[in-house]
Amino acid sequence: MSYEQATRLRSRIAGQKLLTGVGVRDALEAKLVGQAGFDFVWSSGFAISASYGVPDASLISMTQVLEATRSMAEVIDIPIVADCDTGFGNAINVIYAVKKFEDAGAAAICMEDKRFPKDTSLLPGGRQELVSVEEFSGKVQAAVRTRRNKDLVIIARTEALIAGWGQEEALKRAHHYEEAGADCILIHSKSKTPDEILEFISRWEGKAPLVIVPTNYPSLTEADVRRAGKVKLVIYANQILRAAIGAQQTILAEMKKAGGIHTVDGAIPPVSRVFELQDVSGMKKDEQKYLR
Ligand code: SPV
Ligand code: MG
Repeated sequence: MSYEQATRLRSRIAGQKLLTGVGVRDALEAKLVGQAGFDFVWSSGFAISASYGVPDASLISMTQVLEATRSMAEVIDIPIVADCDTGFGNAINVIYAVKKFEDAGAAAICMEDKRFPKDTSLLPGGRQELVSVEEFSGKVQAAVRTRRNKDLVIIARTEALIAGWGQEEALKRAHHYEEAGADCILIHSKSKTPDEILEFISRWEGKAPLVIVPTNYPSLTEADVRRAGKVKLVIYANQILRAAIGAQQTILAEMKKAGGIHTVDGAIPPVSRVFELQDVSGMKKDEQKYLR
């Protein structure tokens, strides 16, 4: 197993550029993200859960998320930040998950300080229960000490703002997780304006770079993030999932209304585009070389 993507991601995090990544549910979407020029893929628990038509509430198993992540790693050449939710249980589950996700080709592993089973972060009125700082620090340490490649990036995510526990608690937790060995801190917010996240950023005095997910405060641009500093990764977690839902609903409605596919055919990518994404030309070259 090659761990080169972890090394690549780590060195890019140490560089000057703000890295942007996009949340995906499968390998096809991961390819599109790479082709569009983004820096990394976020293997999104929310999107993968949605692909099964179920809530993002620890319902799908670690193996389902792992296999989705592995299938992405097999076909893309940008790093994957694997959303490992709570680590799928306690610190013992974390040890198992880190080995599995690292071997599947993840360049980074992100874990959040919610209680397993979790509820999704942006759900109004969602059940946002956090584990103790001590318990989560143990999980971070377990992840750090389990990685085989020291370059595997461990991202500790605090949900203190999501749970409504305030800035002091979020900052305290972030400092503890950095002390436990986390390489980056993901600070999540469901506030509809960027003020909450900007306050956290300005008050953060740790060395670990920050990671943000601006779904609920989309007015925050990359230029704003660069100005604020300290943030190295921005995750656009579910925009292409939502775009796909919208596009598919529109086409479905039109096919139903038109009584056929004659009105939609020119409006959608041709089948040849799917061949491209499947790398059929690579297969054809192999056929020429090896089929006798
Ligand atoms: C995900 O995409 O799975 C995330 C981001 O963790 S959020 O859904 O906002 O929690
Ligand atoms: Mg998630």
